[in-house]
Amino acid sequence: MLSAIRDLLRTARSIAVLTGAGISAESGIPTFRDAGGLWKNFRAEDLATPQAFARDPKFVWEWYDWRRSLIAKAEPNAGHHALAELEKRAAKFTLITQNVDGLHDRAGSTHILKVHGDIWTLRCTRCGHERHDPRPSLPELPPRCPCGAIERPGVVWFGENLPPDLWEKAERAASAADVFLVVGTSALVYPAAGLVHLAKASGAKVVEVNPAETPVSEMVDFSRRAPAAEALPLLIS
Ligand code: BV8
Ligand code: ZN
Repeated sequence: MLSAIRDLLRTARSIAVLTGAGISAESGIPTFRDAGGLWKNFRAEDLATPQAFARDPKFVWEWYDWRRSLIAKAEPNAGHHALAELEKRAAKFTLITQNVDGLHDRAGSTHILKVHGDIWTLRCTRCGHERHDPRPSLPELPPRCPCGAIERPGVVWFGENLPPDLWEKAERAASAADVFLVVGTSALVYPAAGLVHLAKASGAKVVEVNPAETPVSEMVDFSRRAPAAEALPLLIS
């Protein structure tokens, strides 16, 4: 099985990868839906929404500030590094991530489509001005734009559309892939999870890396029931 996947990755003309929170789990960042994912007994679906932010921007910002502080202390793990290495070897490679933590960038990946945005970007709620702010604990919550209005995290919330240009590229990459890796995602959030179906329907061989079963597990060609930091380095060696 391992050698079959290695051969697939070695001979593939175009590889696309979809990652979720699970690939950052071994960097110490809690996932959304596993046991440690809850924050003060709130679920992501309750906090990552425009309604929650409109109701209490400071409270939602406390969640993001807590996550930014956690991520700032985290390091990319062997799973992130394996994908950065695979990108160097593959003829065509696209990394589509639902994660907003920036660990793929820090591991050296370059061709990344952050379809759910970036936790290090702040966007003004009034003038739309965007800026990158790497500080783990912002001095004031919510942060303020020079125009005076409050800023929001530059991420995609539930009920918000994904950035159209990135989404279009992600669909193109999934459709063109000979091999599609789906790593560390519960495959519950759409439209991102739909990329697995699109890749499969377009003729890709699909490989899932996840310690647990997911709704896409029965449709993939190969499954590695293992943590990403352990499985991915073995797949690219
Ligand atoms: C949209 C960014 C069109 C923010 C996130 C009703 C009303 C409105 C919308 C909907 C609705 N019903 C359905 C929808 C659509 C909705 C949706 O899919 N909801 C789900 C919950 C049913 N989607 C949307 O709203 C999207 N937009 O559809 O626009 C539209 C417009 C208007 C109205 C309707 C539709 C926007 C979705 C994006 C939301 N933003 N994050 C932030 O991060 O703060 S989603 C959030 O979930 C993260 O991005 C996360 O990445 C994503 C998916 O979760 P996972 O990454 O998979 O993480 P999870 O914890 O779930 O799973 C971890 C996995 O890792 C597990 O499988 C585990 O086994 C595995 N694992 C654990 N350890 C390891 C491991 N794997 C490998 N190694 C390990 N060591
Ligand atoms: Zn502004």
